[in-house]
Amino acid sequence: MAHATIPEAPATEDRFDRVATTTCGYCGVGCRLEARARGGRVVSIGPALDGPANEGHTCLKGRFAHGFTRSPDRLTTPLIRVDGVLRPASWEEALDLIVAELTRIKDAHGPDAIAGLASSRATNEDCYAMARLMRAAIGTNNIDNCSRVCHSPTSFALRKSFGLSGATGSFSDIDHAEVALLLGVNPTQGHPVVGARIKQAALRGCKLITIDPRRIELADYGAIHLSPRPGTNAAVVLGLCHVVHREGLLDADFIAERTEGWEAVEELLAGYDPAAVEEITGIPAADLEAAALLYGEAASGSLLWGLGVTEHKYGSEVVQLLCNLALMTGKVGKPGSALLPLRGQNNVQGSSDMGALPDTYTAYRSVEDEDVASLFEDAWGAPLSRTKGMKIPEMFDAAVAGELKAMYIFGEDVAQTDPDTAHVAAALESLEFLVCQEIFENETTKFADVVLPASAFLEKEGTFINAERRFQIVEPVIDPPGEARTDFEIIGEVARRLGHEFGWDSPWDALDEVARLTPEYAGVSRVRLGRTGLQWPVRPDGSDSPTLYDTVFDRPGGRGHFAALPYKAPGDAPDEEFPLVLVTGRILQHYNAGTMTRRTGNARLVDRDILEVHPVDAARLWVTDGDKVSVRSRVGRIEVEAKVTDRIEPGHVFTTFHFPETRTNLLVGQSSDVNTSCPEYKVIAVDVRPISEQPSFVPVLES
Ligand SMILES: Nc1nc2c(c(=O)[nH]1)N[C@H]1C(S)=C(S)[C@@H](COP(=O)(O)OP(=O)(O)OC[C@H]3O[C@@H](n4cnc5c(=O)[nH]c(N)nc54)[C@H](O)[C@@H]3O)O[C@H]1N2
Ligand SMILES: Nc1nc2c(c(=O)[nH]1)N[C@H]1C(S)=C(S)[C@@H](COP(=O)(O)OP(=O)(O)OC[C@H]3O[C@@H](n4cnc5c(=O)[nH]c(N)nc54)[C@H](O)[C@@H]3O)O[C@H]1N2
Ligand code: SF4
Ligand SMILES: [Mo]
Repeated sequence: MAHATIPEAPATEDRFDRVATTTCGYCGVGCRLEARARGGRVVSIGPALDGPANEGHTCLKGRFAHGFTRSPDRLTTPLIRVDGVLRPASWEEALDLIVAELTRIKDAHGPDAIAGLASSRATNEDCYAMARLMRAAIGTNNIDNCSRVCHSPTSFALRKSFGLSGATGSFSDIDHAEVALLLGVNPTQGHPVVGARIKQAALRGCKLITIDPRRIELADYGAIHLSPRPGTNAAVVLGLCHVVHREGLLDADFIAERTEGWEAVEELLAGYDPAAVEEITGIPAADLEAAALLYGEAASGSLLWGLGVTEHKYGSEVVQLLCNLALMTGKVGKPGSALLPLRGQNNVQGSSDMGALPDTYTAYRSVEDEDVASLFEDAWGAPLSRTKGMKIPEMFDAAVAGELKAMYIFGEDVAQTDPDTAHVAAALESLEFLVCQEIFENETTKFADVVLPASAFLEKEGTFINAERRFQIVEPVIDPPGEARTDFEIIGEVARRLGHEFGWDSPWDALDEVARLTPEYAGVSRVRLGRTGLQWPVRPDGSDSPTLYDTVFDRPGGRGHFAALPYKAPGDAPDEEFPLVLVTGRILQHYNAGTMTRRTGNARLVDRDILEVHPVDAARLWVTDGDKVSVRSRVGRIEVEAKVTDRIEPGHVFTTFHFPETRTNLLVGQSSDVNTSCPEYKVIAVDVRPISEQPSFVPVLES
């Protein structure tokens, strides 16, 4: 029988009027995407098959969550506050007002009365421009980015222990690791494509050790899961090191030839036998022993961590302890033995690498270093301050104290996502002038005097740097909506009107300038990045560095540094009044402030924040699935729906911060990492009560 021939698919150019290979703008995995548009709308996104981080995969955000770009809520004109209400204005009016107010405040109170935030969602070139605007056009080092509330402890610790602020290897090290130890990171939700890669590695025989107070999905694929009390990571890692040492699983040659400071750590470890660690962490001694043996005996092992490590009072110290574990076993700088902090936002690595920080220029060079400061002074033709600027929490304190008068917040929803919402709101209220540069109105724009409409990642060009230090190209597939402009254009225009010309025609000129002024990125250029990107350091000839420290560490003398740091109790501890520990974090379907994912089909999958409660606590509290509960901490109170689940340990509760109506961060206090001021989002003592008048279910208590 003759079969009808299947008609050929129409050619790509007939189906789409614009296609672009770009990089995902959600998380730090940095999946390469093929985006296709028709009639000014994105119609499909798929994986770029040669993307090195994603190897043909994406998650549901990268692939499907693009509908926000043409949401009717997008900002399409500048807004100016008149009589308390934000009203549409022309670009001329908005820019004139910004320049007049910033100039007035600078003349009256000096440049340090002004501060800016760069967006870790935006490109390197946007962030570099923002840092240059604050330093050269305003004259202050008051510039910071979202890394402050995320992985600043990782950056601090890696620089102390090894020298450079970045993962020591690549995601491909997971494929070569005999063991992967995951401390306080939940990749199947936060970094799903890496999560899938870890699952595949586990199915092929890589042994996973997961350490998390919640039974995360990867625990089901692993060899050992440990559930520590939140805030006790230091004791866990010291315990692992104790057993590795006791069992003689050290790499003595590596310690002798490539490290310094081991003796003090050896002495310290004596106090952390598994029984002592069980007391602090609640982890059964035998389980800790088994995990230590698994890691210690393996020929290769990688360490992955996330916010369950960093967002704590001693977060940076725990990262230093993880570096100790790698150094004492020689598991660093080799294939399969990488330290891979899973950096969060698409470009949080890059915004920091580009010097959008109060104390450093590009590649973490100090603003106090005379040679570095004069290098930029010559390049920019403007006098530059040698004094460190304020970190984000210091900005808010200074605003409340009346010392900081104006802020320019670019792509960060601090009123929803920063800790202690009441304090943030008080700070924003206290400012004389607030500019927000955004793609949507959000909780922060409610305080703004001027809102500038900007462009999302599918509408701009430049580069991002992913969690494995890879510069990758970003290309537009649609134009910004209405009168919205690219972030790069807006920042350049504000600087120009303040009297400082960047002299760039496009983001690629800014990238060339970064390469010229920064030895670590010397060989980066648009052409060399090509389709698959380059991992810094990139030498002048364009060769890059997938693995760091294969021969020397990047510290004076070239040795890795052991830090002798004991366990200390977390800042906020449960007591009779606040008996439960609240851990906050994220879920797969929504992204941080949720401004984007809440405006996509993902909102139909999950439409609210919920509080996870263990069945034992739920019974004691008379709470059943779906009940509204009140959650009270030492600083605030919220209402949220409860979900009863045994993924969480008794005594702990968990919620997310994706929906502004929940206001989760009202509960978070001022406690933060001792070295970097990263907030302690992960340990909040709370009291939980049902608020329905009639409990829908009265548990039968067994006698
Ligand atoms: N879908 C989605 N993906 C995202 C984001 C998002 O909002 N949604 N956000 C992005 C951003 S900005 C970031 S930084 C990353 C974050 O990604 P992750 O670092 O994975 O962040 P979290 O899920 O907040 O926390 C990780 C885990 O730490 C655990 N934890 C809490 N306290 C402790 C502790 O004391 N000890 C240990 N061992 N574990 C603890 C929590 O239970 C949680 O499972 O995700 C990025 N990707
Ligand atoms: N309770 C609790 N709070 C947390 C955390 C937690 O675990 N628990 N995690 C913290 C962490 S790790 C992080 S990183 C922060 C994240 O906090 P934020 O940085 O505030 O959140 P995001 O949703 O990533 O994006 C910020 C804003 O950027 C805008 N935006 C996106 N792309 C662009 C762009 O290209 N241009 C411009 N101009 N704007 C853009 C979005 O609309 C959004 O309003 O939240 C922190 N808050
Ligand atoms: S894993 Fe991260 S980078 Fe990849 S598609 Fe998902 S959100 Fe985007
Ligand atoms: Mo983050």
